[in-house]
Amino acid sequence: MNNLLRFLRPIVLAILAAGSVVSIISAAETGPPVLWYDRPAVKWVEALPLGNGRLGTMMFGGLDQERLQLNEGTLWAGGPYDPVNPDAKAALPEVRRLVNEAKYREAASLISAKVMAKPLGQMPYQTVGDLLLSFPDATNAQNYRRDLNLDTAVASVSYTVDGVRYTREAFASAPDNVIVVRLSSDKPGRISFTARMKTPMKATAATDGQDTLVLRGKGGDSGGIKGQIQYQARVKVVAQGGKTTAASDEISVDGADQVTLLITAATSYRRFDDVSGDPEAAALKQLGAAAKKSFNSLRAAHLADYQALFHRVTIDLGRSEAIEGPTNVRIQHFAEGNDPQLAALYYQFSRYLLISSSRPGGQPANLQGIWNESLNPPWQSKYTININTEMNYWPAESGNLAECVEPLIVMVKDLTVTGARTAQSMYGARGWVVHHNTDLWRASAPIDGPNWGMWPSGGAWLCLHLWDRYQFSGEKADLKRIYPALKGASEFFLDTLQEEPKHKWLVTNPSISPENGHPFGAAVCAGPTMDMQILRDLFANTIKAAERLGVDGDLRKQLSAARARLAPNQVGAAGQLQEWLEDWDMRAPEIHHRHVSHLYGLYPGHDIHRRDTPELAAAVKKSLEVRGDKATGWATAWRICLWAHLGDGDHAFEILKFLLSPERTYPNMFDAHPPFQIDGNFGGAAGIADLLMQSREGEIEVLPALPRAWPTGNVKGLRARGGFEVDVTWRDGRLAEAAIRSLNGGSVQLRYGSATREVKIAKGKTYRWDGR
Ligand code: FUC
Repeated sequence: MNNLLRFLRPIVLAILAAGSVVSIISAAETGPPVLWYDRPAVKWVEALPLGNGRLGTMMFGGLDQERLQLNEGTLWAGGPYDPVNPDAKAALPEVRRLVNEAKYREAASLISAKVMAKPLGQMPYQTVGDLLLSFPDATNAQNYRRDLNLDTAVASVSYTVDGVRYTREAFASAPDNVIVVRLSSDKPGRISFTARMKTPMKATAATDGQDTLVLRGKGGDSGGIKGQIQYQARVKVVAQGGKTTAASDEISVDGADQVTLLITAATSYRRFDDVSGDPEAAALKQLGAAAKKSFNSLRAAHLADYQALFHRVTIDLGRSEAIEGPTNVRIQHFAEGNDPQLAALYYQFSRYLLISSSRPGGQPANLQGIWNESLNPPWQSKYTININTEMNYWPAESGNLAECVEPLIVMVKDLTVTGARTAQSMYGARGWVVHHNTDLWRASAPIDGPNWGMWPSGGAWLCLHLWDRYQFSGEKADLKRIYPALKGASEFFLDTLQEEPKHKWLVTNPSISPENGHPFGAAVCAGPTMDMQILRDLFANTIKAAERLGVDGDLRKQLSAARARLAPNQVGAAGQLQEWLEDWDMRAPEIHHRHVSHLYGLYPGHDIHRRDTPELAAAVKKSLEVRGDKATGWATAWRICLWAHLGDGDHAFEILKFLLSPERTYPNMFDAHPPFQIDGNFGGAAGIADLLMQSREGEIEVLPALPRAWPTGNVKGLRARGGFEVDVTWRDGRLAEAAIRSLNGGSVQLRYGSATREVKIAKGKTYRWDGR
């Protein structure tokens, strides 16, 4: 029977994909969203990620040896530090004068000498180390399968040796704060292995009693900053049957029926200015509590917690038989255009990654989420806030994962403290400022060099996510909570904006258009378009927030006056949106540069909209054409989002084909900058969602840019601004039904193509619309 089904299934799927009866098929018939492979991971980017927002692991699924590479979100090098250059404040007037006189190289040299942070780099995110399980010889293993089920957030490995079926299951539980691994087989007494820990960190491995491995270590030194983080990882081996023995630094299990491993880690980090925590006490407490529960109750608590988030959104972009293949093979073939389920899987994988790497009480997702095997990963796996960190959160609100935004909001709150120090000592300004990067210590001074770091608008961009938190929830409590950060960010710019000599516009100076060099041998400039767009958003949102809270009348007036004087968006001679105050774009050394900073105004910003400002939208389109479709992972994802906001789903889909190709997607579906950088996963997911639904204050647009490649499908549970949940069903390329649920009760304009409808929806009620 099974064989008959296996044989019939691809045929049935092919008929369904061609016909129009797809909508009667339930999601269950294609099974849950799963990544799967027919061999163990060799490279790190083949291993499967698990995480609970605090602990992360990469599971390799080896036959002779299982490697679980472990992370803890607060294990970073260094300790509390303040990198502001004491000479910066005195040097800035001269820097500004040089910029105004177009002496950009000289300005950049002076910035290098006097303004950049000390140390020049920030601290790296580091690894805990590996848990290694060595198994008896399995050279004859058959029927190997390794997978990650996104519906349950459980990774599994199974294979048969000498007629015995072996299974490993692993998950990272947020409610119980442990990673749980179960080793089992279909015959009793067959589980034997030796467990030990290994790490490149300064650490020592030992055993504690008969059943526990302990790794005690500390975070590294970096850039002259002493490592101040202490950490501890613990693994408790709970065997049923067999014999468990401990040696000095390893534990062996012989002939058990089944074994559960409980893994945890903790550090001494409490806050960016406090490392007085006790990692041993924390690890013991977590493990002690988890050890009192059975595997089944740990698993049930994990499922309830995870699925409460994950199940909020479902997506079906169409079906094809391509789903039958292993995930790495599907990635190789995605560009052939016939695997809509892989795009849906990519979308849900991003939601999975955010749930796994960004949870209340933990750190925000960094450049690699929470997964890193190195002491000094690429770009230190920090928080790069001139695009990357923001992009990590692009799919969060519409993907109905507001809780996962919480760590970002808390980080911004920290930055209002460290950034106020930087604003005061570097600029003599009120408010707070962060340049293009930050780290666990919330460092906020400009780093790396003038062409990367001399950019004061990182904090202001992050404020857009705070504003969105309020926009999506529609709750006044959120507005109250975010207002101080918006106000402080605005005050910094009120104090530091400079009058530009030619038009008397107000501009940032010094700044850069991230990280693009202009034709005069530097990136340093005044008033790059992106800054102006970010500030128009920031000031508008601060004004609205103050109005709605009924506070700060004077500040509102100052902000509207300053906003009106910011340099405007300008269209250059080639019809492009100018990246700088002057029309330099076509002469810039890297015309295909990955960053498309000046297009922020279209997305994620709100300065440009294809219906409200069609001329500027046309200029954005021209700029995109000049820049080209192919770029690094995140930059490719940004281009998808931009084409979605231009309303061109087919162009976006062509770029999606590149993003989901082996050039930009590793076998484990991690985004390839290259190297691995998680922002592309999140940006790609935001792009997919934005093809299906876009919202702005007072408006929900359904199917704004549906690609022809997905003629029939549905998405359920997306969140829209104003406190709405949106289901969209479409057939043969047309809207069948949009169902809009109001969470707070409210009015909104619905739009589909040129059709619009004003609706008022009572709290908890759903309005259904067929787009006519
Ligand atoms: C920015 C980008 C790079 C990279 C780094 C982490 O500097 O320009 O491409 O993504 O962040």
